[in-house]
Amino acid sequence: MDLIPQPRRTRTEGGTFELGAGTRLEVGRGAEPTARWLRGVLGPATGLDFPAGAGGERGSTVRLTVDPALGREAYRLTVGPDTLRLTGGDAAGVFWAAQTLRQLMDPAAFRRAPVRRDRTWTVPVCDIEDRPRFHWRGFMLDVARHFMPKDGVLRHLDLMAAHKLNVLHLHLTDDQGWRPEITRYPRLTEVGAWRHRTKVGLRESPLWDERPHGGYYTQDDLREIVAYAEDRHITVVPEIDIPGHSQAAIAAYPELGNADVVDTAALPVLPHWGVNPNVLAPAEATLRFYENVLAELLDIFPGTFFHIGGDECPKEQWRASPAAQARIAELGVADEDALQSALIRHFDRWLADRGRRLIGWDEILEGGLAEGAAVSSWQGYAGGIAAARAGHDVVMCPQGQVYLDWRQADGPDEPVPIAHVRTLEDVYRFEPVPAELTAAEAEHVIGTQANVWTEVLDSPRAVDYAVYPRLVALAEVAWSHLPAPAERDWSGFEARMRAHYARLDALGVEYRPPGGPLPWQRRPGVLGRPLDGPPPIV
Ligand code: TNX
Repeated sequence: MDLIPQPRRTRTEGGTFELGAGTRLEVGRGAEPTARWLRGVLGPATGLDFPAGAGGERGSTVRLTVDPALGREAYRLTVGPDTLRLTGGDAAGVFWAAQTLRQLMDPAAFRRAPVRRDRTWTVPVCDIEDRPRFHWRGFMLDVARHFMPKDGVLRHLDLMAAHKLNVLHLHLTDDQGWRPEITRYPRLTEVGAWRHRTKVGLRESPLWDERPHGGYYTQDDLREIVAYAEDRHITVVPEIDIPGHSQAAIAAYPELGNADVVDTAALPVLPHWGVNPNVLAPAEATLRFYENVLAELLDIFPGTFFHIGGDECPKEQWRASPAAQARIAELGVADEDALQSALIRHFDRWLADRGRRLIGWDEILEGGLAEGAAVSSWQGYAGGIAAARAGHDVVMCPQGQVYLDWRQADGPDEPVPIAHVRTLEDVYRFEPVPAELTAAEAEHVIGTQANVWTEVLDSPRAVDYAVYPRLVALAEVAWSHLPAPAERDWSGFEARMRAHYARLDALGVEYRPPGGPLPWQRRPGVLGRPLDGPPPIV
């Protein structure tokens, strides 16, 4: 059946169920949204209407119901010759069952219009029981370095849903761009959403794209993204990165920066990449500003978690700034690390008072982690292990395993020769729960996600290439109950992938083909130097 992610238990019995003009949808309470979604995708793909009601004499029935006994996000899919049952433990479970149903059909079920109108649609008679390993199965998309227009984000939500991923972490702000409209501070997008030019490639690359780049989401765009995600049982976790990675905000409002040590009024939205010394001033006024920013966003993003970044905040300016030093004295904290920690704690309490939870990159552990805060462990496993041992929830996303901007092969043909090679198989053998943790500590690993940073991914096509197919492997790691990495059935996965590529093709995903990039996907000579290994290709 070539299902991805691999369900927990599948049984096939021979024979088929046929979907035809007479096929009806019988919808139980709580399953209505999935019925709407199914009609919305299978209708256009097949040309069938799926009228409501029980199947008549000659028609088959697809029955959607909720049975809480199955548990959160779990489902059972039972296909007989005349009746196809999708039963979810909750509304999400019904939805994941519908995703499996779509994979049980011909890959043409993933198209938006029928290629042939005279064909029949069948589903193998089978019985599937399934439930996820983790409830946080995520994908982080960096829309700050290169803007992804709203339609592209909606498309990624569809692709995530097809792989049973349920958390979209949107990296909304960085040195190179501010993407969410904030009505109280219009310059954040009037100024902060645009840069005059862009470094092509990393670090030593001498190349620049001299065209302006940018874009932003209006608050209604963001509401639409959230609603679209919700319809797909995906939670959107917004990230506003503080106190580092904030130069776009400083370019818009220079008073946010350390104006006593640098001429912050002269700072542009950053046109190049890397860890940047121009960080936020640790002042009361900065806290108020960001509280106001967050307040507008809490209204738009209803999820429990709010990501406040916290990564890569160099402390030189705080060391040099009399104002920052005065702040350290005033708060009675030991040093600059403790000052960052105090800042994070402030927002932890602020969010907790509003019924939310803070999540940040693992640097928020430095100088003591605020109670209740959760950690995205990106610098390897160590941060996640320390956090879990201290009783904090962790989302495992170590860069060496699941950074999808890292190159997929060696050699001159790879369009983004950055960092180290991470293949589809490497991602498939990624284990989110480190062996060092006790069973109780491991409970704190609430899930995993893959992250895609877009410094060198300057178009939705380039993002597709980096993300797919590797995100498919991550989805299986996050959903399926796989054995230890060494025992994973890689060749079985590869075999299922062969069928899955046909689905991705039907969806229009421009993944990296297993045989290497297509001619248009190769961009040798324009991108940056790998962190180690071969010399620069510039
Ligand atoms: C580190 S991962 C960063 C990002 C970069 C990425 C490049 C993290 C929390 N910070 O700002 O885009 O490396 O791979």
